[in-house]
Amino acid sequence: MTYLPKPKFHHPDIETNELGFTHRDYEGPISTLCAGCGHDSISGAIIRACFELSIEPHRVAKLSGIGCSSKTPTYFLGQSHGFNTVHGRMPSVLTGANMANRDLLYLGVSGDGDSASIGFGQFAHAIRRGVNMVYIVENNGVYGLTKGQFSATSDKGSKSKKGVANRDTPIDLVAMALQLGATFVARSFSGDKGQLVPLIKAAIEHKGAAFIDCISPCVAFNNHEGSTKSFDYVRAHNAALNSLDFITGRAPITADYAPGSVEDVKLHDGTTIKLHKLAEDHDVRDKGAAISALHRIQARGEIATGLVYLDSDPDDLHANLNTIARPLNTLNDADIVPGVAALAKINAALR
Ligand SMILES: Cc1ncc(C[n+]2csc(CCOP(=O)(O)OP(=O)(O)O)c2C)c(N)n1
Ligand code: SF4
Ligand SMILES: [Mg+2]
Repeated sequence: MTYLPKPKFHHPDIETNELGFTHRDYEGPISTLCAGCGHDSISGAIIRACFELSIEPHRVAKLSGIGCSSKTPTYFLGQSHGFNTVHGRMPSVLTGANMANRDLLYLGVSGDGDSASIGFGQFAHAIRRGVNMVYIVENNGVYGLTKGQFSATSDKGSKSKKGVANRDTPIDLVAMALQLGATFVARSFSGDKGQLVPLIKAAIEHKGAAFIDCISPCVAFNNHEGSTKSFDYVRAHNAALNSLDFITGRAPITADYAPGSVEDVKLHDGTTIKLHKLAEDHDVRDKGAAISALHRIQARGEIATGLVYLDSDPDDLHANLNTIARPLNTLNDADIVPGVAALAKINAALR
């Protein structure tokens, strides 16, 4: 046996969602990652978000590249579609799948090595094309699977387990995603489920390219003193721009909010993000301000987390290409072979 399934029995009064599914219905087999790996907490947050949103598991396509992070889709949403691509190629496979069937919810899971090194071009083009997806990078600043080499997101001066300092300038994937036109951009921390779960829920409901850079410490190779991606370092330097509650159109709003402390951000489908501003001057709709906030907070030696930028009326690749609304596998012969007259018209337009 190459994996350990979880037992199916559960307490008769266990919590169920609107579809009657339990939390277990969104899980996968038992994780084989190192005990304490940040990536497992992100899997937990994805499971929680999908459970709370009552997503039908068969409506999700989860795709990944290669790395410990890219192994994680095995451990969540065991009843969903999955595609483990080759290293750095998740974005193009996801784009192709999305083009063929826009009815699924696309969840791309990748690592800092997978997306900021070998797959950097793929990351850039999927984001700039506005593919409707949730793209999560589980960012530990190392190549965990190949035993701890510095990755392209490792901070300058951050030390390896053997004490060697990284000399290269890091790639900030959040700044890149903003520059490339992502319409939902966030950063979070695997150790902060209270922030991460609503961010994932909001990203799922967002109909455009949603990117979440999630710092996810590697307990085996990058959780020591001197590392800027360790649990202790991130906890001590976390500068949250905001925290949020994600409210679907159906759910009653139960929490009490002090007047003026919360901003409602409506998404086009009627869902609402209740945004608690922690940095008073941060406007999530102002891209220029978002880029300056990133630089300002980084210059203080801190890490900006939360919802960094949101375009609440995004375009996506299908709208830009004016593609057919139906999944390609539902098209019949008449749709696919429009006939001689249609061909003559196309030829005439090219003369
Ligand atoms: C084409 C190719 N080159 C190199 C490798 C070796 N390799 C496997 S995973 C990996 C890096 C993974 O790092 P990251 O994406 O950060 O994932 P993590 O393990 O840290 O979660 C590398 C270089 C490979 N599998 N395929
Ligand atoms: S090597 Fe690092 S990234 Fe990989 S499973 Fe272990 S702790 Fe997680
Ligand atoms: Mg990594």
